[in-house]
Amino acid sequence: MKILVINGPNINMLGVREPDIYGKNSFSDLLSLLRKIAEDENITVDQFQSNHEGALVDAIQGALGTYDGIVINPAAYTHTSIAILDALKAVGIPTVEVHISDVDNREDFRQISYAGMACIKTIKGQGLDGYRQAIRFLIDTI
Ligand code: CA2
Repeated sequence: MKILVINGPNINMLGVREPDIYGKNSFSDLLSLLRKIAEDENITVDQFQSNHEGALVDAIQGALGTYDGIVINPAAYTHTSIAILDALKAVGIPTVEVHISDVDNREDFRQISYAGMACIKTIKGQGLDGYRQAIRFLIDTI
């Protein structure tokens, strides 16, 4: 099984500021966690992070024919990007949406998720463990 983990803008800044919202772990800790999950589950987990909407769309399109599942945290583009929603719909790859923070209990502008409309599950407010839960869900489901 091959899973692509996609992270959107500013996720590479994890641990630098706002630890009360996003936790103390750094982006490098997230990359280590993904490597550990791949090893434990005996699957391939690749990752892609970008601060650019079009690059995220390109990564989703590029997953077609290569990956069995996608885990995506589109970050701020969650709440704005119909392009990412359309790309997820276009490839039709089973996708789980992850949010590190509990977006349900944050600002009104975070209450809509366009990407989530194309996802089979959303995991929110679980910190970095949300990525492990998302990968586990894909393994159990697809
Ligand atoms: O909770 C999440 O995972 C989010 O997708 C994170 C996004 C935010 O825009 C979404 O509403 C929820 C933000 C990404 C990280 O932003 C940082 C801001 C300050 C310091 C470090 C990271």
